[in-house]
Amino acid sequence: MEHLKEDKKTKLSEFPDAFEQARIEKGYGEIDDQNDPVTMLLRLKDVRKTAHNWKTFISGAEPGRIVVPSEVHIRDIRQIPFEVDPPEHKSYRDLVEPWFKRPLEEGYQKVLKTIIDELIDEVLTKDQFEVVGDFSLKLQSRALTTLLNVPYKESETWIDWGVHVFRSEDTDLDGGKANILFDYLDEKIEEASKNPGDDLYSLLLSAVVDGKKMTKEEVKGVMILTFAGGRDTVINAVTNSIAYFAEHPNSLKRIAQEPEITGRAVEELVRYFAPLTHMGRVVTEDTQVCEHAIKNDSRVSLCWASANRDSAVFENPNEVVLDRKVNPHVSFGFSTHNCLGATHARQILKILLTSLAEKVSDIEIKDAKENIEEWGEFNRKVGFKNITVSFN
Ligand code: EMZ
Repeated sequence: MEHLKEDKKTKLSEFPDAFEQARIEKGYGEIDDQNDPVTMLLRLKDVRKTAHNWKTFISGAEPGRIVVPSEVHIRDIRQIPFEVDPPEHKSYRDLVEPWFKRPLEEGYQKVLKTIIDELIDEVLTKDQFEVVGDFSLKLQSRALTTLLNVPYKESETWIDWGVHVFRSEDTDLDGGKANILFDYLDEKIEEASKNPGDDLYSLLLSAVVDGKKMTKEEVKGVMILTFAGGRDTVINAVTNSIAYFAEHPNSLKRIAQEPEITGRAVEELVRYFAPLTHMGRVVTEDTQVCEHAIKNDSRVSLCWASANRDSAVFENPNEVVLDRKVNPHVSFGFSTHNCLGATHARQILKILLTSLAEKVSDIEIKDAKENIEEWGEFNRKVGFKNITVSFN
């Protein structure tokens, strides 16, 4: 990898801010997505205000339409609570919230620690390994068995699906691939309804929301979100963190010496990487953002990645300040629809940092291919297609 050694100027763990100019000059950007244009909101203040205004900027549009790229052509099942607006949203959210807060329990964290330690020990025996497929995807899938409370062995199936359940190598929207997940969920929902256990499927199948028993379709909607929403995002966060520590070995040493900063380090890495670039909303009336007219029934997106680099809010936004004190980032969204899986994701990252600091003294990058998303005029690095490293 000669070019890596020569080109010290741009580090692989650097994630440039693709939106700076547009954010400063206009505050928004316009992109096309499958002939259904999207106005991207780029400033933190506007992103928060818009996320908060669920009446004018709804999530409960046609299923798949608030996702960018839109998934309307590959699914018609509504993801819950993600694609439901208040007041119904609250009833669903209240139902699932305690379950998704379980990562705060000590026993849960112990299980995660074992999963992560075993994985690190596994790759430590290899000369080198590819992080995305051989580390992050495995970690995400194995940890998901804890979140769902299902047998560990299920993770083998999920690992075989690859990084994204709706996207593949050649296409951003792969209907065939989505159907693998949908069929799998139908089967698991049937199994749990015949033979209830103490897993998430069973909890949902027995749940009553607003006086009505949840339907299998609704259960599937929650499960799709659980599988799809926390997959490539967690994989990016884990992979990018490893790239960062490869190029900043002192930061890993610092975490070993000052474990009390681990929580802040996680927030800062998540701010800097913004594993999910943006999320959309559909507008319910003619309105305006940044003096820009937005028509009823058109789409906007809340660009978390841009908002996180807004110099009106963050000092030195393009630097990773490991123990950044004030960090109102929006990587987990904001307001009503803030990330349901955030507690789980944060624990994964905290334990990952702790275990890396305990077990790994040196990470060397051997080869890497960046994953650049193309949004009209904006090219945004979100992670790596692959990155081969060695742990010592
Ligand atoms: C949706 C989304 C949720 C979408 C928080 O993000 O994640 C995307 O990866 C999925 O494709 O369907 O779940």
